[in-house]
Amino acid sequence: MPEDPAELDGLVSNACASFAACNDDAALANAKARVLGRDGWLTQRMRGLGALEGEARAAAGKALNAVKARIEEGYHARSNALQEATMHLLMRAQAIDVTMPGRGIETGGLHPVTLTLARIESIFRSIGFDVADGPEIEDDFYNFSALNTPEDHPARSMHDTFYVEGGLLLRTHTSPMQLRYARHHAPPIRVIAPGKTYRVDSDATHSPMFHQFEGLWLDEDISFSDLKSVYTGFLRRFFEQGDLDVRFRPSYFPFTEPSAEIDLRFTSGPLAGCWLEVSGAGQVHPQVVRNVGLDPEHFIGFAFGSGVERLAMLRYGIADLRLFYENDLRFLRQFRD
Ligand code: 2NL
Repeated sequence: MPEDPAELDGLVSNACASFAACNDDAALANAKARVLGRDGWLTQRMRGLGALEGEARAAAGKALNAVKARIEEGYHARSNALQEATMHLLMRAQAIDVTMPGRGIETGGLHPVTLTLARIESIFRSIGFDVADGPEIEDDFYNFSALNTPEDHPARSMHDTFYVEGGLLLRTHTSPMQLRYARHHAPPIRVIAPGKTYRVDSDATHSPMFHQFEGLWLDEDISFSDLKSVYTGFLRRFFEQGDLDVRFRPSYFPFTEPSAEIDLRFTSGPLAGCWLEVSGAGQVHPQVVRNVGLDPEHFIGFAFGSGVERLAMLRYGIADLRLFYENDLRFLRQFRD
């Protein structure tokens, strides 16, 4: 039976069309099996060649082989197209958008006490004050005796001061740093001493470790009004309120005479109108001037001292002292620049 070329062309087109309609490898494999598989129609027709003889068999075989070649070509075309589409999808899914913003690196921030100390130091440096440093473990002389603190003063008791081995103690204020500085520098002396201080005290408003900064100004011809203008100027710059009210109230400290407590009053904001105590100050006691090796007849000194946490709480609106020491990231992150 001679093969009909028109019929064969039709079969080739049908087969190729069935391949082209397949959208995945499994469907294409099925379509191929229907033509070229063990029971596929082309396989069956090729098996039928065995019934033919001589030239008819050769001609039919040649025609069917040509059909098979064209169908296989159609199959490979579709198979390649599917593979390319799959690869394309895969590449699209894995594509990196280089124009996307990066995830960034989580950076830490400075602790509010550190920020406050830096702010205090920068203001005082800008008006010609040096910044002193010194040991946190002190001796009795620099922490108490040189500051005119009597032997029986309650601050010296075990209840207030942390004593360590060898008669040493954890400094209860930052004054020792200023005394050490004054003994090693010639007047005029303008210095602040910021740092950690320790007292046996722990409740909602007291921490056994807290920060202070003190200032010392020693010269031949200065007066209480110089102290008032320097400290008032400092507070107005620290709180960025040029119209902040400041008052000096008479008080008592063993190391100054006369002594004053310094109050401030905001003119705006949630605390406006209330006098708030922020610092102590005074004219350095003549005996303390003598203790740093200077003649109180020639040199006059002014000193002030303030709690750093207290200033930070007022500046940032922090209600509870304990937040400074708990390292709760929800608190600390608010100070990240
Ligand atoms: C307060 C009181 C004050 C001083 C600190 C001082 C330092 C030297 C000499 C004399 Cl070296 N005085 N410091 C003076 C007066 C008050 O602080 O209640 N601070 C929170």
